[in-house]
Amino acid sequence: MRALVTGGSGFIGSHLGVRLAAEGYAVRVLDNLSSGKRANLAHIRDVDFREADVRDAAAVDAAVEGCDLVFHEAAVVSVPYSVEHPQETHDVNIQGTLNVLMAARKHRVRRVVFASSAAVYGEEPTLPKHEAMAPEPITPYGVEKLAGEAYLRTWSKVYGVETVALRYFNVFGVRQDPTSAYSGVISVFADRALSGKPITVYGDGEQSRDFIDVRNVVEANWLAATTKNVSGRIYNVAMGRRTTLNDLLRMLGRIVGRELVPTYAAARVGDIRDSLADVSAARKELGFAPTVDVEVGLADLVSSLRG
Ligand code: UD2
Repeated sequence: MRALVTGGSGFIGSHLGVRLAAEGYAVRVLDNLSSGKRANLAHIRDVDFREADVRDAAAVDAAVEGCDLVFHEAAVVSVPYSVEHPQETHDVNIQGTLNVLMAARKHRVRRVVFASSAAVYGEEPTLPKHEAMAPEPITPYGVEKLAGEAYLRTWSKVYGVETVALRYFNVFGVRQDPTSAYSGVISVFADRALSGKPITVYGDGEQSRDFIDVRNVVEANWLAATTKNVSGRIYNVAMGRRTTLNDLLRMLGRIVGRELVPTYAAARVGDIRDSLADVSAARKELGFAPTVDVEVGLADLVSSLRG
């Protein structure tokens, strides 16, 4: 059995690759190393690495050939970048997904699992977010993930390719890059808490997110790939619990053993106030029961950063 992970040298993709290898799959990775790192591949046993871009249909076709499962994690993952470069992110995030699906149909892949995002919900303030709500993306990135979901559903209905889309909320964990301007807040705060560099909170810190450790996200992917009778479905992947940034700093402070006093700055333009998922569909239909809670995930992240 062989599985392809596009974006497999990235943060989430590399964790997924490790799990698939442990489940007995031969793991192939397609990644252009634009944000992923070669070092992340070292964690995946006997990985077959193809350095290529998802916009390259021929390279995607060759990578998909011979695979039973495809996990499509490759994307430009920055929302602000998509606002600045909508044509480029369209090409990667929509055309790239179409390339993966066309190859999956041609090579009779058993199932395609797609990394979608809470960004498809957009500004709609109702909480918690559940999958039956009308998506109202407000950024190119959100539009692109929604288009990917629609393509997946269509491939399952029209061509009989089994597909599942997972709407990730705020994923954090080991190997998430803290250095980019677009890094997830937990990777930034953990890095700064340990190095003693100043921490900036944009806004009053009472905004909240549904943070989820990457190991739970890997489990959701595994269930999405292996559960029967869920083709064409879309699921939120989160804890169903929200944590404010101020709470996060208190938790981190306990873990590193000193109080963390941030600087408060103006809220980011376009920042949403609160985010929370209803995860009952994934629980009911996939049997998704996350085992790593936020505080444990944070403690593990800190100890891995300490080395
Ligand atoms: C998340 C996703 C994004 C998209 C979006 C949809 C991540 C990394 N990003 O963006 O891809 O799906 O949700 O809504 O999961 N913050 C600070 N200080 C810092 C960095 C961030 O206060 O140094 C704040 C930031 O202003 C925001 C919160 O922390 O209020 C979370 O920021 P983020 O960039 O981790 O994630 P988010 O929710 O904006």
